[in-house]
Amino acid sequence: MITLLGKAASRAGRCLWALEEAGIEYEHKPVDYAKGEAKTDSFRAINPNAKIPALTDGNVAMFESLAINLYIAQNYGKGSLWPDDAAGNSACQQWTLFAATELEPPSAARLVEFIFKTEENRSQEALDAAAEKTKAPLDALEATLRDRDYLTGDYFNVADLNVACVAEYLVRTKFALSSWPKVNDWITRCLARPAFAVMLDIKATEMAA
Ligand SMILES: N[C@@H](CCC(=O)N[C@@H](CS)C(=O)NCC(=O)O)C(=O)O
Repeated sequence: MITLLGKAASRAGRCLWALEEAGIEYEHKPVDYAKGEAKTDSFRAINPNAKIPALTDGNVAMFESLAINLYIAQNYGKGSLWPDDAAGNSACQQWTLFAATELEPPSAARLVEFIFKTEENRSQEALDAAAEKTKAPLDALEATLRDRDYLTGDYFNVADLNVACVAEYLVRTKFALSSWPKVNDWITRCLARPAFAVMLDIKATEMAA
């Protein structure tokens, strides 16, 4: 059985979303990096980079949240999260790398200002720099979504999930998406999915404990 390691209030939340979308049984261990639980020898045996999330599944042990989501999609979401055709598959890989390299750096920089700093300590310069770097990837998404509801066509798959879980940082930090109406509609559709709501419930339960 799949075991996902990492508390939901971290990038592990992305993988919980993917597992819930896949609708499979899994075990969740809410490893907390803030308590040093990702620096143990047993955790490093799974992720030598000592960060959450990580995943095990039989003889598979892997890390990197977006790669984990590709694994879940390819192995447990064929025909839904993972398209059946080569064009769809390559698009999922492309959008995943886009999420990691183009959208995540400025979006995460913004999130850090919002969740780890008080309003008085927030750097407007850092927020502005992040906003500027977010524009080009948002333009690319807007152009793609001009003639379709989802990134690879007419249905939600791991391409959407992997980009949406990063774009969600923009929503969380109240980034104005009014100049990108198609992106705004798409992210609203993605975040309205029942599997996303389940992940939020898991996160809320963990945070209340
Ligand atoms: N690129 C990695 C980033 C993983 C990452 O930075 N995880 C954070 C929690 S969201 C962490 O474990 N931080 C602990 C640390 O930096 O020591 C991924 O997407 O999985």
